[in-house]
Amino acid sequence: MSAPNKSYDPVEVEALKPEEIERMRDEALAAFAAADSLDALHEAKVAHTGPASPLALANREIGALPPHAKADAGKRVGMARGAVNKALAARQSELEAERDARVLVEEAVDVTLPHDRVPAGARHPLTTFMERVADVFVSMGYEIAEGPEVEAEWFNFDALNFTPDHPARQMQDTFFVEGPEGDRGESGVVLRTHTSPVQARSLLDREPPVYIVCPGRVYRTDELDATHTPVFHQIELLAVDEGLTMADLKGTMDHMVQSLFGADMKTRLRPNYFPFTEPSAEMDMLCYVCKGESVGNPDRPCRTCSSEGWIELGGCGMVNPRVLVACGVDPEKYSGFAFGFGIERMLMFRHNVEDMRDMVEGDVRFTRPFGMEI
Ligand code: FA5
Repeated sequence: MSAPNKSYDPVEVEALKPEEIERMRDEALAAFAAADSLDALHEAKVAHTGPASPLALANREIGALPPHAKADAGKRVGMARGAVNKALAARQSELEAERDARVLVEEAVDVTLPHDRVPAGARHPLTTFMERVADVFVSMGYEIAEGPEVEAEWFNFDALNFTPDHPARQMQDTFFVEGPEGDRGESGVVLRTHTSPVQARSLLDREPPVYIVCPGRVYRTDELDATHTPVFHQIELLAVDEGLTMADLKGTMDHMVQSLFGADMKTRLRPNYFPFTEPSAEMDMLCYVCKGESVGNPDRPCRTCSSEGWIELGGCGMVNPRVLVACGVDPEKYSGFAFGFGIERMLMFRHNVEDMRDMVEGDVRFTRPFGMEI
């Protein structure tokens, strides 16, 4: 930039002479018009509007002019730069429109051409079935909740009232990622053995009333055989509100089995024990194939329920007040029910799958008959 000068006239500064500014403007306009691609236009833009362009340098000279000369020079340079920017924007739109039109032609796909058959993929029946079950509860107003598969031992066991010496905590039942003696102090880290830790997480996250359903993968050190797999899926249900009773639990489960297996289905409860529910129960549903008619009837045996009339669904009960207290919920005001069951087992009896290994081996001969739901 020239040094400040109190006396000279802008027309004496070479870069600010009117004809010089016109030349710079015309060169810029010609360069934009000559640019035949967006890349070429970008180069012309840098050369004619960038910080080192002739017009930008001329603009800087204005700062050195005496005050009375600044307005006139500023107006000339400003008008030239305005014209240049306008021409640049117009050429940019032209070139973009040309490019879009070209891409549409070049990348056109003729969907009528004959093609080779390509095997189409579909989601695994376990996934689609699990979503269908979750949807039953979502349609009743339940919210889907999730929790981590690598879980703190505290959430998987302690918060759910498992005593420190409970057999489920043993290495032979649970995959430990980090033992209790690890860096985190008293709580270890496990692959969650059930979806019930999401009960505790949800209660700590939300204020009652809480209505959540949690579908997810769980892990146990079970051997892979016809009825067990070390990695399987569960669906957990938790409702905590004022005045909930076992009748609400039973009504909810009846609704679920009727939605999935037919309007004449029902459930029954058998006493059981879980540390995190009190009272606890095992829930069975009426066998949807024989509807109980195979019981004591050797002429009509039923493969689905082994002629027992009932099929075991999973565990359930009223949320133990100790769990409510551990999660900061007042058991004097609120009560809740919970329910958890295995998706693989349910898919087995719903579709007469005899061996659970078929579900995990990834053979399309198993999945194909379930259709192509995605
Ligand atoms: C539980 O896991 C409890 N969390 C259920 C519960 C939730 C009770 C809420 C009360 C309130 P259990 O260990 O029984 O319970 O497992 C539940 C279901 O998981 C079983 O009924 C069975 O269907 C399934 N299951 C268990 N082990 C396996 C396995 N190795 N492979 C496939 N499914 C399994």
